[in-house]
Amino acid sequence: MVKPALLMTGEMMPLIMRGCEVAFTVHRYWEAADRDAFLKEVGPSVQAICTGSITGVKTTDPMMGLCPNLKIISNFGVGYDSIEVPAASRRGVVITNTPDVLTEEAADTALGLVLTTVREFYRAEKWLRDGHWAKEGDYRLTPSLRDRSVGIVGLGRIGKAIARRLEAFGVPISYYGRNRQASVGYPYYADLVSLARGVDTLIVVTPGGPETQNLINAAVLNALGPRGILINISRGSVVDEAALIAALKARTILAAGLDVFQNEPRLNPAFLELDNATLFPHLGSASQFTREAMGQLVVDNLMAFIAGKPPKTPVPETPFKGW
Ligand code: 8YV
Repeated sequence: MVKPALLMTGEMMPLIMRGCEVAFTVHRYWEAADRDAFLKEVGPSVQAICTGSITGVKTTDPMMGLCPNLKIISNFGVGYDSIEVPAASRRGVVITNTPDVLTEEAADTALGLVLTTVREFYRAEKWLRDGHWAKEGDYRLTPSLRDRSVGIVGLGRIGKAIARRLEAFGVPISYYGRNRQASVGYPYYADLVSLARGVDTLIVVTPGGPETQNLINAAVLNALGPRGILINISRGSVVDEAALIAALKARTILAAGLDVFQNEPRLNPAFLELDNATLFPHLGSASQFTREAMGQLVVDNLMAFIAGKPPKTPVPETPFKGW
């Protein structure tokens, strides 16, 4: 039996590679010397795309146009801002992502980033390793989470898992989002600058994409003020990086903890010069356990297509209406 064709945009973890190869003829987009010519050749047979922001390839409208029989784009990751969603929706292509399985891991990472940024744990350990403790004495006293209040930008699944952890830490929480959530008791701000003015620690968990581009701008950072700490675990695109670097340099905010950047992995080198920035290499979901669960869901969605069944986790913009 001839296997349906799948376009893979970049090398994926072995679990996904094996899963795809069992059921599909896999076309390796990233290995093609001339990607346009490659897509013109294989595109007409392609019914599935397997991708993720990890591959660094955007799945664009013209790409989809060269795959007229495309039915499903299975995305590795809960965020699918590397896919042109309106184009998929218009073409009747279902996008699937990997929600839920990474929620707790991403929230753990967020708390790790908050604590590392506020309490300077990384720099304190370096102090010890570099021999300063014995020679010069204790590491300096740090800021604290004890006298802080946190604003969460985007109270979705991951935002709520972060909030649950912060509640256990005894930290007051408020949130900003497009709408007030009836089932949520935390104070709601309809205006982001007002939230930034009302708290001293902002955790950004909102999805990326055109709607949230540069949402965290100079006005928000100004409102956060000189005690302010910005934590970003969503997407680099959500933060105006030039404004953030300027604010960190001028110390108009205190510090930032960043897990995501524009142009990953080649982040703006100015970040490396800042002693008040804590920088993680996009660790959000990056444990063996969680990445395997995500990989399995990527494969399960593709297998649902092969079996003629509804996909497990279609994104809201492209609901399943039949293959
Ligand atoms: C992914 C993420 O692992 O799920 C997401 O949207 O940002 C990460 O947890 C990442 O997309 C892979 O690079």
